[in-house]
Amino acid sequence: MLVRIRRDGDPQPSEITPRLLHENRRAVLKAAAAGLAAWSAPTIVDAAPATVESPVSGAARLQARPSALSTTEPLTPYKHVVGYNNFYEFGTGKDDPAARAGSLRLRPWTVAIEGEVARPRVFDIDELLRLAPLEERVYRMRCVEGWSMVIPWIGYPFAELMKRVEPTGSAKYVEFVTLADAGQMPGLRAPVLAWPYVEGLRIDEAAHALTLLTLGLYGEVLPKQNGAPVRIVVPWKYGFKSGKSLVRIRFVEKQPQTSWNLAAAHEYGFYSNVNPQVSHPRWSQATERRIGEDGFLQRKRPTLMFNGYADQVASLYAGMDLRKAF
Ligand SMILES: Nc1nc2c(c(=O)[nH]1)N[C@H]1C(S)=C(S)[C@@H](COP(=O)(O)O)O[C@H]1N2
Ligand SMILES: [Mo]
Repeated sequence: MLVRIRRDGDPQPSEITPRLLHENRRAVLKAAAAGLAAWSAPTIVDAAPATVESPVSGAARLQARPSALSTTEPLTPYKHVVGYNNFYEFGTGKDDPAARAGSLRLRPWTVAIEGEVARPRVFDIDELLRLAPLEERVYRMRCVEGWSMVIPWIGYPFAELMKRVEPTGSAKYVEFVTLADAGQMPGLRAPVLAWPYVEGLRIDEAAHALTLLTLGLYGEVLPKQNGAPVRIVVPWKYGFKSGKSLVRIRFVEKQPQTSWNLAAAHEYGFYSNVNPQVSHPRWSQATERRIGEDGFLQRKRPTLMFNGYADQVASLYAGMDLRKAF
């Protein structure tokens, strides 16, 4: 079995979750910073004694193998990852999703794969959890509002799902559609966006090894405010490209209309690659504030081209004018 899901709170001595691994890593980093120990990447084996506390939330945990595609930057503390969110279906305040997403019902949950595929299919969420080996991917995430986080996601490449549905030659783009149920999502009453929340990628972006079909974070299933039970994560693009709580994924021939582009086309382009040289009309994209690094002496960080993933993704945009295709 590649995936183990436990619904009770007690860790077994044999269970070493990625979250515990992080606790350990943070301790190592702290010690290193204090000059007490040299940095060495902890392995699963030496990660955690059996007595370490289980995750604070008591949510079902996921086992995932570490990925070489993870950044080694310090993680944004869990409390910020689950407490400072954009999920407009639950309100536009940063603490609205944590306060209000409790009404989201996670079972039954299906994700329909439609359009230009040889094998259209409706996946049950519990099938999706077992479709491919789960990996932990620690990604830098950059919101267009000027803040960033480092989040240990759990999932597998979206390409794994693509293999199973076999996109046809006409599939040039992928449209990601979020649940829109006013009974569960109080934010739908406000006409801030055209619901459902729709985002899209070009098919080669969707198939890229960094594009993660995401089912968890910090060693546990996705919290509701982060897009439970399944979302997409595209780390070289602004956060709004990473749609939450997906119910439908369509392979299409034409570039999809996306909610943010429909709301303000001059502010939110289809590509929305992180790019410090192209400013949003209201926010400079040259620098960012890393959530959790608050305080008087906090230095603004320079924002990196493609959010620091240029080595992996720049070739996707060869020959394109990224000022026009912003
Ligand atoms: N369905 C849906 N997905 C969404 C959003 C949203 O409002 N609705 N907000 C986006 C934005 S702007 C950001 S920055 C990220 C935030 O993800 P996080 O809360 O897990 O950090 O989710 C994105 N996905
Ligand atoms: Mo965002």
